[in-house]
Amino acid sequence: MHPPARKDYVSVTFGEQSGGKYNNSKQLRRQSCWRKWKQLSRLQRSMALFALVLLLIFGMSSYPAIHQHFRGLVGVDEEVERGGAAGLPLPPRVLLEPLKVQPEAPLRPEAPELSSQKKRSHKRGPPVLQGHQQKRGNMSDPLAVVVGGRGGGHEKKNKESNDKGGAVIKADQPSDHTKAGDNKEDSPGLPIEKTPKEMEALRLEVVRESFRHAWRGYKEFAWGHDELKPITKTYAEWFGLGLTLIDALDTMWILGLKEEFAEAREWVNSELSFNKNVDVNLFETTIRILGGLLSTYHLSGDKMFLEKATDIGSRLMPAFKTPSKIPYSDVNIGKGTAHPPRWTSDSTVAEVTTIQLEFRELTRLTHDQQYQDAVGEVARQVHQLEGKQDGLVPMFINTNSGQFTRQGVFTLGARADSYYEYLLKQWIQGGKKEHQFLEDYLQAIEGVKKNLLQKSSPSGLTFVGELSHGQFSPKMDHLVCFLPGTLALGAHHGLPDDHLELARLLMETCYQMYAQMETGLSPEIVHFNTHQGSTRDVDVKPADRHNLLRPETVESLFYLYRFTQDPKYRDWGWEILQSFNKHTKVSTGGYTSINNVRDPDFPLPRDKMESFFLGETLKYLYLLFSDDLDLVSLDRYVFNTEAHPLPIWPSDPQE
Ligand code: DMJ
Repeated sequence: MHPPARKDYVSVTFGEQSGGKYNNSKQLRRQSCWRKWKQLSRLQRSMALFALVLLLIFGMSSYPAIHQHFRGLVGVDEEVERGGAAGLPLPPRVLLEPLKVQPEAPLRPEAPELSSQKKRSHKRGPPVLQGHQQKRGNMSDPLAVVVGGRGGGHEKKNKESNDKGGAVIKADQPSDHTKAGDNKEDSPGLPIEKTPKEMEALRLEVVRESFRHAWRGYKEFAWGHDELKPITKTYAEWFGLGLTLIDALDTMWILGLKEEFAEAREWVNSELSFNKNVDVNLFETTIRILGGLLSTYHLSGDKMFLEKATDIGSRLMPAFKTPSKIPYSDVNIGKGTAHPPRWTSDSTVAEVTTIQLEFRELTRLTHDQQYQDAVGEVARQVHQLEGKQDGLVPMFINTNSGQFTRQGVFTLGARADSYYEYLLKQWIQGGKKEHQFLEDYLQAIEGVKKNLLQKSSPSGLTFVGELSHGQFSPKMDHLVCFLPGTLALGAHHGLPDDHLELARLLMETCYQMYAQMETGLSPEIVHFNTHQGSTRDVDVKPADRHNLLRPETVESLFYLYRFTQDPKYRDWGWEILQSFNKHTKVSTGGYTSINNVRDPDFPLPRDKMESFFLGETLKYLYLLFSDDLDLVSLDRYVFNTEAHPLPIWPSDPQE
C-alpha cells in the first residue's frame, strides 16, 4: 500500500454533514479547523504563521496614525458642534468681506435661526453636505431670512397650499442677484457676527432686492399701467397713468437704482400723456402723481419732471370750480370737467385737506399763483368751520355748502387721517410762519388725548380709538399708525416733549399690531380690548384681516429712529420687512396684498400690488436702515402723505 500522497494545497470541500442536515455548531467548526490545520504540510504551517506575525507587526506600527486619522474626522464634527476651538482641524471658512453684502448670513446671536443652524450641525454626515443643505434650506435667498422666528417653516406649507390653490407666493426662491454659490458661510461653524456697518449694508441690500423683485413683476406684466396683479400676471387700471411707475420714481432715485430709474424716466418722457379722456381722483392723483413728479424733479434736477408736474397740476384745477370752492373728488383731465361721486355731493375731509403741500410747491416753482390760492382757500375755510370737537374734524364736507356733513364721528383713521398730518407739514413746509396751521394741529392733538386715547388690557397698550356721537369705540385703523411719526416730527421741530412720549407709546402699539398676528403683518383694522380680565389686547374681525402692504407703521418707525436713534425701531422694521417677504412675495415677480393676516398657511392673496408699496413702504424701510441722516434730511425736506419729499421753503425766497 502506498502512503497517501502529500498535498501542498488545501482543499476545502463543502459536503453534506450530519446526515444531510446543515450543522454549524461551534464544536463541529472547531474540530473541522483543527483537522484542516493538521492536514497542512510543515512548510504551509510555517508560511501561515509567518504571515500572521507580519500582519501583527504592521498593525501595531500603524495604529497611532490610523487612530489619529479617525480622531481627526470626529474632531471636525465635534468642533462644528462646539463652534470651533483652537488646536483641531476645521473645515475651511471663508471670511466675510466687509463691503460685500451676504444677506444669508445669520444676523444676531439670539435669533432663532441660529439655534436651528446649530441643531443642523449636530447631524452626522459629511460637513460639505450639511453646508449644502443650509444653502438650499434657508440661505439661498436673502429675502427669506427670518429674525423674529414667527411663521418659521411656513415656506413648505405655503408651497403646498399654492400647489393646491394655484397661487404662487413663495419666499424661498433664489433671487437673480444673490446666487446660491455666493454664500460665504459654507462651513456650518459659529456664525460670524456682523458689525453695525455690515448690518446696515445687509439690510439696505435686502430692501433694494425687495424693490427689484417688485419692479421685475411690474415691468414684466404691468409696464406703463397703474397696478400689478402679480398672481394672474396682469395689471389693473385705475386712472391709466402708470401710477406705480410714477409713485416709484423717487424711491429708485433714493435707493440708487440707476438703470431702473433711467428706463422709467424714458417712459415718463416719451409715453406718459395726461391728455386723456379719463376721470381721476383729485386727492390720489395729487399725492401720487403730482407729488411723485415734483419730488423726482427736486432730487434729480431733471426739468422734464417739472413740466409733467405742471401739466397734471393744471389739468386738476377744474376740481375747484364748485359753489363752495371745496373741490370735487373727481376730475376728467382730458375734458377739463369735474364732479363729485355719483351718490353724493360730499367730499371727504382728508381728501380736500391733503393736496396743499403739492399745489403750494407747484406755485413756488412755476410762480403761477392759482395753485396755492385754490388749496389755500380750502384750508382757510376748514380752519374756521363749525362742527369740530376739540380740534377733531368730521369725515365729510359738502361741495355745495362748504359745511361739514354727517357730523359727530371722529377718527384719526380713514377719511380724516391726513388732515392732521398736513396741518403740521404745511407749517413746516412754509418755514413755521403760518400760525393757524400750528394752532389747529396743537388743538387737535389735545383733542386726541382728551377723547380718543385709551389703554388696552392686559398689556396696557396706548391706542387711538374713535368717537361716534359721544360713544367711544376701541377701533383703530392701521392708517392711524402715521400718527407716531407725525408726533415725533412735530417734537423735532420744537413742539412739546410729551408729543414724543406719546409717539413712543403709539409706536409700540402699531408694532404690536404686526407682532401679535400669526403672519407678523398687521390687519387693516383692529379692536382693542379694554375690559379687565381680557386675555389678549387685540381682536380682529374676519372682514378686517387684510393687509394692503401699507406704509404707515414703517413710516413712523423711520421718524422715531431718526429722532431717537433707538435701534429697536430698526429691528421692528426689519421684522416687518421679513414678514412681507415671507407672506406677500410672489415668486414670479411682485408682492401681493393678502386677505388673512391670521393664517400664515393660507394668507389668501388679493392679487394686487398697491403703488404705495414701492412709493412709500420700501422707501421708508430703506431710510429707516440707512445711517446717512442726510439722505433726505428732515431739516430740509418734508414728506408728502405718499412719501414724496418736498423741500422746506428757505426763509430767503431767492435761495
Ligand atoms: C397712501 O396713499 C397715503 O399714505 C395716504 O395718505 C393713505 N393711504 C395710502 C397708504 O396707506
